[in-house]
Amino acid sequence: MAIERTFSIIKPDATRRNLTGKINAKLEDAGLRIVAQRRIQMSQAQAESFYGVHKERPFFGSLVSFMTSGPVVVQVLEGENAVAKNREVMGATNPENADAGTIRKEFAESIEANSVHGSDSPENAAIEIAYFFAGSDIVG
Ligand code: IDP
Ligand code: MG
Repeated sequence: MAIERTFSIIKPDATRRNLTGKINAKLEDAGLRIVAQRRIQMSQAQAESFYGVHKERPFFGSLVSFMTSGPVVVQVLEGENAVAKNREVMGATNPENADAGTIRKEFAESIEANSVHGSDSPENAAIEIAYFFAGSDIVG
């Protein structure tokens, strides 16, 4: 299995509750390596563009305002099968449906304020990583 990279965000509901370290521990315990990380305040334009694929969905406006409501931690994770592995550690979008032990089951507040983002494919991972990081920011 080839080493892969994925893009992750620790969302404002989690940074607000000081959960960055606990979430990072779950990522690292799953064998994912945090090879780049930065804490930022997302602008409205950044959030709208990042979530552009959802712009016709009824929750789009609320999602953008949530994602800009406080700091987020953007990350690049590296490991075997990193995209799928991160999705597994994250748990289902709706925390009510997430498996025990997953980040969303343990920490999410709601289907919207669900603590983490993770890329859904290697192709989208590459696009999302390039949106926030230069190649020289990533040290594997
Ligand atoms: P994912 O984060 O598990 O990949 P997506 O369907 O890509 O889920 O949705 C992106 C984000 O939009 C979710 O993580 C969540 O924050 C928000 N979201 C998704 N569905 C809903 C909803 O039905 N109501 C409110 N927010 C939602
Ligand atoms: Mg998604």
